[in-house]
Amino acid sequence: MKIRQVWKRENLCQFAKAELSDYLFIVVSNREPYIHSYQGNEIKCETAVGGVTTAVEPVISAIGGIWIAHGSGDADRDMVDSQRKLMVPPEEPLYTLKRVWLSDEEVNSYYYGFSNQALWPLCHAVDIKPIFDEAQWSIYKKVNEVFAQSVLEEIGNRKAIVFIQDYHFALLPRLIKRMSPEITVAQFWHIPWPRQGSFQSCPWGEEIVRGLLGNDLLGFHTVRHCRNFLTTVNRMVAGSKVSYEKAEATVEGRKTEVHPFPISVDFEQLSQDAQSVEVKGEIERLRGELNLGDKLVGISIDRLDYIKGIPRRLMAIDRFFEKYPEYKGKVSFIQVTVPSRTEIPSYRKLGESIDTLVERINLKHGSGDWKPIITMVGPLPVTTIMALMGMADLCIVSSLHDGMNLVAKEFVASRCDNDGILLLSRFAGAAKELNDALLINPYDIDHLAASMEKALKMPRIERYKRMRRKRNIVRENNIYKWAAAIILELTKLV
Ligand code: GDG
Repeated sequence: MKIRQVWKRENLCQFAKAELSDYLFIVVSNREPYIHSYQGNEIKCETAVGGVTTAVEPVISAIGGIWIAHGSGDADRDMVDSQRKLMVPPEEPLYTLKRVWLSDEEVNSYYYGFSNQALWPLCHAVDIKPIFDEAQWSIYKKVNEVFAQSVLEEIGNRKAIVFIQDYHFALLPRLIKRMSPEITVAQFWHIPWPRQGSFQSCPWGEEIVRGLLGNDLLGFHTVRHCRNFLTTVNRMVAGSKVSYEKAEATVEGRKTEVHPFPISVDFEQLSQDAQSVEVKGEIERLRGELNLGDKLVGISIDRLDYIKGIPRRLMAIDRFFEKYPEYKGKVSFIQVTVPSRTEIPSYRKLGESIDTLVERINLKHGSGDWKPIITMVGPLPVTTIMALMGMADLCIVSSLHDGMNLVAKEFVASRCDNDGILLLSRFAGAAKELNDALLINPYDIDHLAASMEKALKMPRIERYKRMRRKRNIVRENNIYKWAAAIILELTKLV
């Protein structure tokens, strides 16, 4: 198999079956791909919103296996068998979901605490400082042990590959390897790895790094994140040997390969869905309901997170209407936010500050029934998300720091008409591949406002040229290639 080809679900499925069929394939993530919750007396199944599910589900669906995750829905326990398992997706069962139960205290300390108030800000270069709390750290360790147990009890004596997702499980690779060195362990870190200096501020930094060195293969989105990680190992782990050329770190005779795998989207599927009757109907509905008429439309779709740079983007919209008043009444910006991690004060504060900003900007510039900014609170149905992407003249991704950012790639994949402009932060991993976007510095509000104007008046021919090039890149570097590249590396290790 050549990695440079246009990978499709079928090729990946064949490739994975040929290479991995002797192995039990296990995915571990914090968030489960399907959550069951009660609505009155009825049980509703929701698909989790977020980058990890979007990217990993096509892979495990193609290969089959077991996905182990925290069971967070209030009806989750009523849907599983005695081994805490059920088959998913509900409409077409293709793999097993195994749920791990955690107490409220564990969730508070391991998820809202150490993962999201220490590791998350530590790995993102933003204004929020990490909080290091010993009690939270100790529960983070305990939860990693609980997951290790859950993985190991599935494997027994079988040959297995465990594919761990993200920063919630930095210690899990080492825990698995210590118990069963013959299991192949790989992990994908969906967020950036910071420059080495920042990681040294973490009191348990070395333990975390050693935990990750339990992996045979560790993946990041970009070469820079890989190099940052290798430098951290070099500086923090005594006796480690690091080779940037070979992209590996060796500690106590054990080697971890560290490679970039830029995550992506299901390009063909999104292109196809974007042209569906449902999406076209939804565009009509939205234009009517939101009173858009033939106005130009800018969109942003984000989890409500401080890394996404939402307040600065809103300030840039304010500046845009100050500098270019001729656009008043002619363009509306739709901001979709999906509330997330609302138990954490900084996230709640962010939500409030966004509401205040939107109100102020709409009051300042709006008139009659025209609103400069229209807010929509997610999670919205996929058809609505696709419709917003399809109707947008402009999609703004202005993250202050972002591992990849799938919204940028989804926007490109959904634009079969080759139209629409992407304004993309230089600090999102996606900017490495999508350099035909209008690249922006999200901290520079004046430049962001000027880029919005540049985008809105860009000649059609240039819009087409840029979008076509971006589409060719995402078509080739799709989610199946991401998975194939990881499997290819794994096959060299097993
Ligand atoms: C992490 C990293 C990395 C959003 N709103 C709705 C909705 N979404 C979907 C988008 C997209 C996904 O959620 C968000 O993915 P991102 O990549 O933008 O962001 P994170 O959640 O921060 O993900 C990130 C990613 O992991 C993968 O590695 O790219 O850097 O931070 O798919 O479309 N989907 C629906 N309704 C919504 O309202 N249905």
